[in-house]
Amino acid sequence: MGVVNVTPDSFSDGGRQLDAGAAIAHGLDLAGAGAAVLDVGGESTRPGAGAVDAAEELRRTRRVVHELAASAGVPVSIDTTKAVVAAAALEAGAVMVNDVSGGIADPALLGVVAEAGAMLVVMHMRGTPRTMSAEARYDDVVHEVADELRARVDAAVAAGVRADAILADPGIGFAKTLEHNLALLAALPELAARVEVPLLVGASRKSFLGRILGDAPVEAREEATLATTVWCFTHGASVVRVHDVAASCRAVGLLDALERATPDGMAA
Ligand code: PMM
Repeated sequence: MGVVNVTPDSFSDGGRQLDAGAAIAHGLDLAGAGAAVLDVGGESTRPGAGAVDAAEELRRTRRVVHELAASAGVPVSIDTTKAVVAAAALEAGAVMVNDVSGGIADPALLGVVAEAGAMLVVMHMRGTPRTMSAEARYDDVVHEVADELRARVDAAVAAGVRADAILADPGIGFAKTLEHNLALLAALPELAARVEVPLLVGASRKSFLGRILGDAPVEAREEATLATTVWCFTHGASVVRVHDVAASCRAVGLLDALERATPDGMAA
């Protein structure tokens, strides 16, 4: 999943694609580089980020979704917590809604996804991007995140979303400390087994990678992002949400070759 942020303030690429034309061009590049799905977002979710009203989010995303759905040749997802933004994006050609609140921020969102027969990503977070840093408290992060995600999946199914159209995401960096993020990544197979739907993971360029590298800035987190991508795909994740799709696809190409290789090293 390639990230197409149309925001002035996302932590990793904010402001670069605030212009719709630039965002569309970026999305087309990501699709050309091998993205299987494009995730268009008009509201930053970085820690402490302020809320954006629905009208502004719609203004930022609608044309981008429409153009990419028409010409990128891959499915388009809308990264939003608002039912009206989700509805407009689905109308404009998106086929997936990626809700970082897992259907909690706006209870009408699940009904919109159900009505459209669309796919849904439920991500785990506590609080809101403004408050979440103070909510990173767990006795057993893997079990608690798994149980809370499972509850979000059940709520989505109860609202009419198809069970086979749901992905769950542990929400790396959302109400999680460095240790929580690492524990969740280390336990991905257990998480997948407990949540019982395919997992999506978004770790690309996040600050915990910078901290592990000794306060590396965003531009110096690409290798750690790739290592995390490889880890995720070899530990049960089905989709990885990344900024640098070309590099990820090159790394994943090697994984594919290894998986297809016979024990004596010949490609099957
Ligand atoms: N991270 C961000 C935004 N949306 N959606 C999902 N499902 N998972 C994530 O980890 C996630 C997300 C924040 O990162 P960005 O500002 O680079 O988009």
